[in-house]
Amino acid sequence: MTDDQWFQSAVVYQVYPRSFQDCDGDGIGDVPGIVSRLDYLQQLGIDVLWLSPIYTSPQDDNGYDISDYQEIDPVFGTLVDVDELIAKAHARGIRIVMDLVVNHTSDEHPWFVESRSSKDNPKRDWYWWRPPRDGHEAGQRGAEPTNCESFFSGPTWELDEATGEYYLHLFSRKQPDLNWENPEVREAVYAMMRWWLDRGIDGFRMDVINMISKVTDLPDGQPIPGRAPLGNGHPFFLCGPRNHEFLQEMHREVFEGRADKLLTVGEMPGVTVEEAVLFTDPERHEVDMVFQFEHVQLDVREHKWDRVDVDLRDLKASLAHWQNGLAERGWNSLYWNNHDQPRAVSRFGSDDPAHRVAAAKLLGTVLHLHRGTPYVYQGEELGMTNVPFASAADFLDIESVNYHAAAVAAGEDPEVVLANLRLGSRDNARSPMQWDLTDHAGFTTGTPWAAVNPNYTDINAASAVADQDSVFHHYRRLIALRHDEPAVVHGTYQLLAPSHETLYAFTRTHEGTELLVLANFSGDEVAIDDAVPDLASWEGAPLLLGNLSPEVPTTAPLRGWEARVLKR
Ligand code: ISL
Repeated sequence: MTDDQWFQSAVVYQVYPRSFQDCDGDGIGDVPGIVSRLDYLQQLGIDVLWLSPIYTSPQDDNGYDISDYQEIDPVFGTLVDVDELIAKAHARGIRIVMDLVVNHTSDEHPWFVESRSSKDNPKRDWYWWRPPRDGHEAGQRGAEPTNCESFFSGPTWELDEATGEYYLHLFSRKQPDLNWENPEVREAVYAMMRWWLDRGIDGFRMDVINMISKVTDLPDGQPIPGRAPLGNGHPFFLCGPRNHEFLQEMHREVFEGRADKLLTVGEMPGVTVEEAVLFTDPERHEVDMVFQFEHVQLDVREHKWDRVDVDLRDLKASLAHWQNGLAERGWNSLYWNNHDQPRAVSRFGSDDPAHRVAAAKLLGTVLHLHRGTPYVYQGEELGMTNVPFASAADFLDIESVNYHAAAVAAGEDPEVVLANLRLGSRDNARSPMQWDLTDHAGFTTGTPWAAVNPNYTDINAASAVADQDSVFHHYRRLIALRHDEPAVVHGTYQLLAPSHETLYAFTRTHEGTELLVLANFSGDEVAIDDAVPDLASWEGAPLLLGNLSPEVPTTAPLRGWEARVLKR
């Protein structure tokens, strides 16, 4: 891709509003809280702020279940607060991207309330309604129209007693799937999107946007080992037959004429590189980039809750596959963290206090030196870690709560289930932002909705901002480097030493500039001579960025968790 688009040199910061900053003392973060932290974000240097959903919602899935797309939930504030946020962010040169959750609504959305009211309601067809399976009576065991398993445990179908039919929900039963086959649904969504853009926002992060097109006869899935008769419906609802068509239509109806100024990123679980090339090819007018999941599933086996350690060789192979796959056409998004993923420093690095700071900086360095648009999730710039959950009762997320109930009911060992939750729960990412040393880490003056990680006494923004050697300042330098160094933005990527077990090494080359990135993913020293074919030729090349002091010769072996970026 040769086009110079603004988002190619931009860095996005994700705010999970519920856990970012509370201003009114109710223990839940809010929009005025975000406004109050704009100076901090400006100091970090980010270009774009993506907000997880703040719309009116019963909060069954923390706002990913929306009952009014054009109102703000009172726990987060008002539309006036949002207008103020947009204006004040823009005044600082920061763009605002909103979450767009239109694969499903809340079951309390007026559209669904109408749809469920009777079989002949005009909005009946706005959702996926099906009679019980042939030969079964509604409510009977096995009467669900198909065997598919939802992302949040159990079947994808819920019986509506009043009409005797089932509705489809890929996520919780309070998140019925919209039927995108119906053109009225699409037009209603597009109108809502235009309304937000007219209000001044700068784009959308599109939730599970590769699930909007389904194989319309919704077949049974292959039974899942260990959880049969539940079956795997992914082939019928990931990147379905009309996915590209719908996104192109959305582009025409919503973005045409203003696309150049906006950022669109489609969240796409299960998307392949081949599909992503199509989704992000600028000439196809679909989305600017996608969130793919390959690298955050390398430590997951059959089941999200069955985890193994990540093998660095797999991680390198996966990232290189995406770097090369989207090199000519398309564009990558780059992330380690978001509100659904355990904390990266605990997962891919080390949260041992002896290594945490170096490991967090190393992960940032590796990610930000790739080609694509980096995303920083709140607290990542501080090296925030997973949470030390004491018991199953500490988990709040619907995915975790449902998994725990289903696994224990199926007779699994509660200690194993608890261990799985500690590693994999989304609650790890959702503990409140650690601002300072005051009560509740400065997140709220009330009672926080989720417990603050007790390590806030060591890990907090106030200490990090005051310390030039902190993870925060390292991220600030990485962001500045992307703004200043074209090779970081445009350079071609080449992986070195793919089979090395602890060293991640690659080059980026652009118009006569070459960058060498070296990162030691272990606590032990690693020699680099074997990995870098012409290492001697890098002798004396300046260190653009490193994560350990004191500085040593640039071609010396890497110390534990050391990362270096050389330039020539
Ligand atoms: O989090 C996951 C695995 O633990 C994923 O299955 C996740 O649910 C999937 O990536 C979709 O995520 C998005 O849509 C969900 C919402 O719960 C997530 O927070 C959101 O990021 C439903 O809207």
